Amino acid sequence: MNRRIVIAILSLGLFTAWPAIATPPYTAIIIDSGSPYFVPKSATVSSGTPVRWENPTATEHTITHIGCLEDPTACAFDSGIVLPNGNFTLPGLAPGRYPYLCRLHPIMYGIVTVTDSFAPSQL
Ligand SMILES: [Cu+2]
Repeated sequence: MNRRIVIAILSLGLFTAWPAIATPPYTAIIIDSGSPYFVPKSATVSSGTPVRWENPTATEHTITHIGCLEDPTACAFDSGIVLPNGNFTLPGLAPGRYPYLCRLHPIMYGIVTVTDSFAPSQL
């Protein structure tokens, strides 16, 4: 086979494989201007799976764990301002329930439930 063709095929393989390597799987939550504001409002992920909020709205928002409002030591995550067309990604969280809201619009709230990778019934 012609060496150029072989190189072209190998290059094509590298380019098609690249996005899969560069982008780890994550669970996406889309911010919406109307109710329920976070889609899905209740998301369940297994521990180790990143969660990514995407903001396609024309407004700034935050993704703030409820614990941050009560006690800084109980704050699991706080995005700060997420700009329009911006996003906020959390690496994998420990198992638990994480209610959150938008500091700027507290009517916007949701919950992420992180399950253990191994359910007790499987042990
Ligand atoms: Cu908001």
